[in-house]
Amino acid sequence: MKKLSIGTIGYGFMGRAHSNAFRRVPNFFDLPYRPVLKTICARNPDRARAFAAQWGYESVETDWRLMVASPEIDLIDIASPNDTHAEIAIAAAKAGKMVMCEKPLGRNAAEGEAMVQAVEAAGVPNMVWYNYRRIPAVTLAKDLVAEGRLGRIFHYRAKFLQDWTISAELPQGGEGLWRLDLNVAGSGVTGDLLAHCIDTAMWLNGPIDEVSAVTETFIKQRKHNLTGKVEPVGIDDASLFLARFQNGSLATFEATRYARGHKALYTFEINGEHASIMWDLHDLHRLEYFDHRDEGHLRGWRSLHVTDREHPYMAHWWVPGLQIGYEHSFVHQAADFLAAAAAGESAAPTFRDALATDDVTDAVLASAAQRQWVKVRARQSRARREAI
Ligand code: SOE
Repeated sequence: MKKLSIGTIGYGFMGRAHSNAFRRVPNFFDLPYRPVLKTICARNPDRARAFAAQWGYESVETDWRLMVASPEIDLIDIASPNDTHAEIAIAAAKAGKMVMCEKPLGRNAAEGEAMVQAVEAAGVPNMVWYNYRRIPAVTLAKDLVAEGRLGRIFHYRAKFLQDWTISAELPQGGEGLWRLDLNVAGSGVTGDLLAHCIDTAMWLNGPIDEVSAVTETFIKQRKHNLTGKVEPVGIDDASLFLARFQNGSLATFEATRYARGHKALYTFEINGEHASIMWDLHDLHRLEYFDHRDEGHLRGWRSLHVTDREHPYMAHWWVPGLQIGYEHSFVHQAADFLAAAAAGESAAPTFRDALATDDVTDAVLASAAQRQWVKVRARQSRARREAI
């Protein structure tokens, strides 16, 4: 088995999620590559050393440019805040490294486009960590749609609800709170939460043609952790939009950090001519399925417990009936990437796939600003992969 040396940038929530995935994956998947946690890169050397000791990284670096230039590193994994994604990914691709990047790809589609150009010009395997695709129940939803079981799709409905920024006392900016700082994040819930909903939606139901959105910033100013001053808040706290898909179906999307009581309620529903599907992150191992073609006296919503060996990814885990969770979606993503990379290929969602999501989030923000329907930018879908 070949070794694949990984240099990870960022030791926050996503640095942990990615590191955990690379550590777990060889225990449960037979892969052509064995991931080696080579270097963790972060600005604070003490904390980077503590992270390296806890997660088993061999070395520590405080300058990502040195890590990108190192001949010892094969894959750069970007788990740092959004404003760092483009510069690091482009430099990594130019250095011939494989690149994995946390979502969203860029702070906007212009950054995303430059990142796509860099990885495609260099021909390096790439992938963006839209992890929810790889929850087995969500992958099963993809299979059911691809098998044509739903028939013509009429409706897609998605929401991602949280409540962690309701307090006006919460500052913006700095570690842990950069998601509230427009310059760092690029947008608020549109790029952070709706991006997940859009990625899943386009994977399941195809491209989005046009959107009509409304956004709101409920708390207009907050203390900034880096300047110590009260500053205007530039991000969208809530973002809702209507959409028309290329296949003619209609959709509603909603994301907010002001839904008191909801911590991470990501749900989607698809209604087709023959059948419907519902999924809920709080019950992530279940897929609700209704098929109108069932015999009348038995017709009703089925709650599929997606834990059997024939369900996506589940043969790699325990015995049928035993559940897995959130972190396993990252393990699956690492497994799919390592398998593709060994063949010199990217895994979905590639940078180009994720650029399509950036195009939609750009259109959502433009529509909200202009108070009108906005067409999503249409691009050539070079090397777009539909399969996992
Ligand atoms: C925000 O709270 C957040 O952590 C997002 O940044 C993640 O992408 C999402 O999966 C969970 O919520």
